[in-house]
Amino acid sequence: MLDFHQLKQETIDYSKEIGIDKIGFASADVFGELKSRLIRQEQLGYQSGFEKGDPEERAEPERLLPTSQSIISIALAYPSKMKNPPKNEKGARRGQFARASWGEDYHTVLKEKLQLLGAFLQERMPDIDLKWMVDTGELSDRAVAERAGIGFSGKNCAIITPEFGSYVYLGEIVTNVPFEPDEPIQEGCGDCNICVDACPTDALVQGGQLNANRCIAFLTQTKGFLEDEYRTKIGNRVYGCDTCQTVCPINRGKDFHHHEEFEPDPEKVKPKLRPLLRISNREFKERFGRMAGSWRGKKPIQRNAILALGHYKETEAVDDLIHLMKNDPRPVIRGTAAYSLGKIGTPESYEAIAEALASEKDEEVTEEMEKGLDFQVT
Ligand code: B12
Ligand code: SF4
Ligand code: SF4
Repeated sequence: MLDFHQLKQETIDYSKEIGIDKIGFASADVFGELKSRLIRQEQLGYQSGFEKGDPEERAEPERLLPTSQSIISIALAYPSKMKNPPKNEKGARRGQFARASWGEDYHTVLKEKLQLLGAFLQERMPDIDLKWMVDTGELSDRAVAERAGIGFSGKNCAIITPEFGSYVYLGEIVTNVPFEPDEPIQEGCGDCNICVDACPTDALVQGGQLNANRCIAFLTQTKGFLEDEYRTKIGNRVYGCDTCQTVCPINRGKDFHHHEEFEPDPEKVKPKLRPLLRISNREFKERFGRMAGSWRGKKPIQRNAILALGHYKETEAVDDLIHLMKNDPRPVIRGTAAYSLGKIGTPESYEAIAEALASEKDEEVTEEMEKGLDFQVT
């Protein structure tokens, strides 16, 4: 007969050996509060559409693994500061990938750890049932981590660990092993409300509740035209947003570099904007393909780069933008280029918009061209 108490300790010890920063154990009971929360969020239209599964599947581990008894939650810390960040200078302005896209794609790194952990357990218990997930599975990685005592749920929605702050990736294994559960962490945000006040788009409707459709992390990943109200607010972010984490006092001084895989290449995570406009599919894949932030392809990143150039009023980019506006086959790119040209507002840019408008056939693009021209009078 296996001693589950001992197996838990061995699993904890092994997790440390393979570089898992924090591990916790939770029951596989229904996540009742999460289920009503998910239904409510859906009704309000606050979900992003990136979530997998319906509220029942998401909140009832038994639907994912009929024999489930417990869930092992893991966390890996990632850095918050870059060594030698390149300067963001006029004439060579740069964009910015959020920290969760620094280094190698975390899905790959956590998957490897979870598979190792799974193999370790299987060796000791050959008839074990297990199912691992990271990000793309049905379970709420945060709700699991909260129950397993990895961290508490902050007003910025993040799981905040006492050791590494909120800069942790999460993943889990659902299993039929009846591991003894750990206790959730009792801390919380208290009276602090800094992240809610700092959010540039008021996406945090209230502490712990996000309207994902207003969240810049979501907006940078959409493929269509970005709504006007957000075009300045995204600033130079080409992927993701870290504001509600960087302002958090608990994250102050938290910066961990012990996973080589998550070390950022400054030229990739703070790339010059202009070269992004001309990058081929092959080059994009070679340069950014292993980063979490490239999963939606190059179009959203290029659209955001164009908006960032408009935001900086980067006159040096006018020729490149005119080229895109006149030649790119993608309406979103032509239209956004026209908008940013208007924002930059040199005489050549207005002249080029007017010229392109005369031959443009796409209605959405012509609308953007008109918006671009409107900057002239405002
Ligand atoms: C969809 C999604 C998004 C969407 C929506 C985010 C959101 N807040 O819901 C978008 C695209 C906006 C997004 C952005 C980001 N994401 Co994301 N995302 C997910 C995904 C796939 C599902 C999240 C989800 O289901 N949300 C629905 C809400 C309702 O549930 P939840 O947040 O999971 O669970 C909490 C709430 O339900 C809350 N809750 C339950 N009941 C109640 C009741 C009350 C009254 C209250 C107040 C709260 C509450 O408690 C739960 C635990 O905290 C998860 C991976 C996964 N499979 O879980 C990653 C995940 C949440 N994302 C992650 C990250 C890193 C980010 C970004 C930081 C990336 C970036 N830098 O741009 C931002 C942060 C934005 C933010 N402030 O949340 C990490 C979070 C790690 C951590 N330490 O918390 C995850 C877990 C991925 C991973 N495996 O590491 N993401
Ligand atoms: S990620 Fe950015 S936009 Fe989204 S809630 Fe946090 S601060 Fe707001
Ligand atoms: S900024 Fe304040 S309110 Fe927001 S998560 Fe951090 S401690 Fe909580």
